[in-house]
Amino acid sequence: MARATKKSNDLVSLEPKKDQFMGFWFQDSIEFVPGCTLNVKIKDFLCRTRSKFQDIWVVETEGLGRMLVIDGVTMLTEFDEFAYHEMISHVPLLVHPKPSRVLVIGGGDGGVVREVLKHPEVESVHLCEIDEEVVNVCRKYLPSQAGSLGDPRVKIFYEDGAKFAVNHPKSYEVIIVDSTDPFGPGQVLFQRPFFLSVKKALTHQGIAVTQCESIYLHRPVIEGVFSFARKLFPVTSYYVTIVPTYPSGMIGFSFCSLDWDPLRDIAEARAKRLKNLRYYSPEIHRGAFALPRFAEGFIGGGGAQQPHRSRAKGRSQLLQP
Ligand code: SPD
Repeated sequence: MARATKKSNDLVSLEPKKDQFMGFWFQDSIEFVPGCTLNVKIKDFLCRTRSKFQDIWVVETEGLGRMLVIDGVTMLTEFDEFAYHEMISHVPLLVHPKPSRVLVIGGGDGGVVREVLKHPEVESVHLCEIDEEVVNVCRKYLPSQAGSLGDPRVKIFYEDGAKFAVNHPKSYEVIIVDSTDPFGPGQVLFQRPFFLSVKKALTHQGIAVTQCESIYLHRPVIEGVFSFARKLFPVTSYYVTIVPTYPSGMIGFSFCSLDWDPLRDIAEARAKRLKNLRYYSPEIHRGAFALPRFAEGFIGGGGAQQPHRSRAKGRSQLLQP
């Protein structure tokens, strides 16, 4: 077994810690490479329940605050959730010039809604979460996330997000899909029929952003999504954020727009007025679309730094009523 023995001036000690194998540890069921996963020490189990759809846990961790786990997969920790929620929300909301009606699909913990409500332009937020129990659990055990769900601008629907989108054509300037992973109830949210319904639920220059996994772990998922998203939306791109407690330490989003460009159309003045941000800035926004070389081809077209603009439908056509 490899083990550091040199004691002198090492900056990092590889000596096993005394209590490393004691107490309760949560191990994410997703391995970031075969045989490697992140373990989190648990101080207390606050909630362990089984809803109609999935297992829902909230645990108090030793060092990461509270943590929401669904079906054995880390959904969020209070330590780094802001990096995910700010980026999935503020990127589309600051590219669209007037996001008044916003739909959040999934996201029953309330973290995305909390961020969306920071925009004074937003008049209504519809949250469509399939599992009412996620909302109930987070209201009780994760007020840091769910605290904004009672805001008068928010209306919650406990419905299947895919069906909800079909039934609300041309209704939203921005749609944010804060899904679980592409298995269980979240699977349909990574498929073409859902993306088509999302496109139809957007107003004519609308923008949709969807949780789209990790460039290190899920190349086939990302390639699958972009194989149809590029044909459905005139402008598509992919961007990333750093979330240390997700497998591989990061996660990405698909950016699907009927018109506005994620790099050219950033509303910098509005961004400056946003309060209580810990991750998002216009500089981070721009940098997030630059992908490492190994991932440039995942989304097809001209690579992530050049959002793909389909030639069939340019802005001039889309501006027609
Ligand atoms: N691999 C885990 C992806 C989880 C994405 N959704 C998180 C929900 C936080 N609101």
